Amino acid sequence: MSREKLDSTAVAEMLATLDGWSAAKDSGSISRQFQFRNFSEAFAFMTRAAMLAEKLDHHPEWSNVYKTVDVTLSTHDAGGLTELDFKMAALMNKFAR
Ligand code: H2B
Repeated sequence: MSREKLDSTAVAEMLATLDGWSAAKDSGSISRQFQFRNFSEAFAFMTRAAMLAEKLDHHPEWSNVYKTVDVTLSTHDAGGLTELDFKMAALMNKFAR
């Protein structure tokens, strides 16, 4: 999986395939808010995502309040978005279903 920075055109293309996420104005990160039925489901989602993060060596910026999880993804090493962020976003969407 490439850790090369994607330009804004590539970001727009990849975003079009991804439910619920939006890009920052500078195309430097993508964000999504996930809503669950309760805290237990929210935390189960975070646990799965945390294990994925370790496996990919790619870690989300996120916060949790009760049943809401706010996630922002970017690749710090590349100074922007890479394919890895989109892979992670797609898998997070799958975990949240
Ligand atoms: N996570 C994210 N989101 N971006 C990175 O650039 C990054 C990371 N780099 N997790 C990894 C860890 C790097 O620091 C280690 C050394 O591989």
